[in-house]
Amino acid sequence: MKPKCKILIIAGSDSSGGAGIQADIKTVTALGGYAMTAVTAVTAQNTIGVSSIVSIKPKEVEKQILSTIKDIKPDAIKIGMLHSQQVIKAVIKSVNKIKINKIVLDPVMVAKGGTRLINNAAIIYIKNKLMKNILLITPNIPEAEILSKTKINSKKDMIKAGKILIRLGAKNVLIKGGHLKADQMYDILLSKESIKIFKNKKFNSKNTHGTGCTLSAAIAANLSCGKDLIKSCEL
Ligand code: PXL
Repeated sequence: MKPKCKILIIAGSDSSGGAGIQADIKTVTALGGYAMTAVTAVTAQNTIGVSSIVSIKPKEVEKQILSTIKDIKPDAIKIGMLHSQQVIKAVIKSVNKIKINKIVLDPVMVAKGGTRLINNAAIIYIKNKLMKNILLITPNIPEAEILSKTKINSKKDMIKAGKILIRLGAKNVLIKGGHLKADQMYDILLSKESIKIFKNKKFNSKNTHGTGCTLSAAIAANLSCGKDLIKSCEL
């Protein structure tokens, strides 16, 4: 089958296959797209936890992106684990070499078991530099709290945090509500002009590892095939 659309995934490797680049490739492939990759870090992990993280040198991240895009032009880009400020700089520099506005950033910060996947300087850099360069940022509640420096306990708090991120320069923000303790779940998509609320009932499951990666990869795949932002987030 000829793939419909091409998506460049810039993310970390998860040896357990549930999250990271492995989850992204499976998602893009399942949606009929073609996945290219640039690996930013290699994690050794299983369902219990992360046992090691090795960063890929920024120059190597840059080379992966540049070799790929020189030959196969992506229709959209999904960015996941970035790990350090130097890697983010390399990503911005290389992605800026092509004209592409369909970029989705999942601001990955902490693995499900609690291991930090990014340092503080990189978080500040995402806020100050990267966020403005992308179409959509998809934080979960703990990530939105860190980025907006607010506490989120309700749907109202999610909207408030989203508005702060828009004021800080994000074009579109999808705050995922799965961490709220409620039966009704909300994901909230905000831009300067609009707010769209996606509502669903809560599915109780311990198997949530990789859900954020999967969602952002699916949104990037949908965007790459020409769906608009709201339709791409509806899934
Ligand atoms: O789910 C976030 C995530 C993203 N990327 C990598 C990860 C994880 C969580 O463990 O390992 C590489």
